[in-house]
Amino acid sequence: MLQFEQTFMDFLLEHQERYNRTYHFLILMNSILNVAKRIQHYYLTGALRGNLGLAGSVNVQGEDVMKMDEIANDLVKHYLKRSGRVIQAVGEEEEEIIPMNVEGGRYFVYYDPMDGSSNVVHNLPIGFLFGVAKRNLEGPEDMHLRAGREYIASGMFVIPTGTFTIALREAGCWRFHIDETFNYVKPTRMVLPENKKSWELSFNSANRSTFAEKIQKWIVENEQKYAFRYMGALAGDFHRILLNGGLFMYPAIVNHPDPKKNRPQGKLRLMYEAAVVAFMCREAGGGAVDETGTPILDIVPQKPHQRTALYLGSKPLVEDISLVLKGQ
Ligand code: FDP
Repeated sequence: MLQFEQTFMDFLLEHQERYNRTYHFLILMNSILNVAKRIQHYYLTGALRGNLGLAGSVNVQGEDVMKMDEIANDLVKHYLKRSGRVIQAVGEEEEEIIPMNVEGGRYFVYYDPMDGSSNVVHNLPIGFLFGVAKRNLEGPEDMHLRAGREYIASGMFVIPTGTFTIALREAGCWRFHIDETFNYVKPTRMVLPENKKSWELSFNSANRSTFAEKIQKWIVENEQKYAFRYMGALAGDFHRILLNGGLFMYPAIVNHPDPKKNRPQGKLRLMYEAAVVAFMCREAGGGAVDETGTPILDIVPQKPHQRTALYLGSKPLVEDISLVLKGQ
């Protein structure tokens, strides 16, 4: 028996029709899918072509090779521009805001083309993350610095595993899998499990002595209760949390023996990392806060590449650690 799975594009088309929405977002998503499929392709063949950035690697013709992060970034810029729907983009690899269709565009896109860089040389999972906010159609444009609660969608491709998870505002968080025709198919709604049995903790344990004392204490009190997993790529680690539940954290670094290495603002980027996963987590029934216990989605960025600490995952754990962060 042939199996016909619903594709992401069918799913989105139905969604847009059901909510009486325009097709502009479909056109944008078509471009984002074009990017993801190509990053997937280059990443799968990266070791053979020498694109993974291994020292001394050359391609079969002995030519200079492009590194994966440059390839991925060029792909995003090309396809976003081509969609005609993007006003401006903010990307991890680009210092400046990238102007696109400033007059006629409808969306702002925040993206990290290749998140989890330490995995690249190993060809292990990395993420292509994106968040989308909409032009202010009712009044004067208030530019690209949008809080996550204003996003209309956010998503992540975990490459090269072939999984794609997207959250649509007030319409849930959905996971798709790539099929043999390079379509993402078979939507599954992601809801963080209430049963604590599968919950996991995920953080860079090598950093723990550099966290605030109250966070170190919370870890000691809680770590025996859950499994511990850390992949070192936010998309991969959050992918697990979405299915299994638990808490991912990248706390502020405040007690480093070399004070120059402290990161009181946190490490992860607000607009294209933390807010992207926080938006997905909210749609899956979870939460996310920063080092002060403020919801990530409420933070209005002051600059495009702003950093933040991140505590993300199942609501009871995020609420529990928020009390600690707020000193209550
Ligand atoms: P990376 O710097 O390796 O690109 O974007 C930041 C990020 O990856 C996240 O994907 C990941 O969760 C975290 O940093 C890993 O940082 P550590 O190596 O400090 O654990």
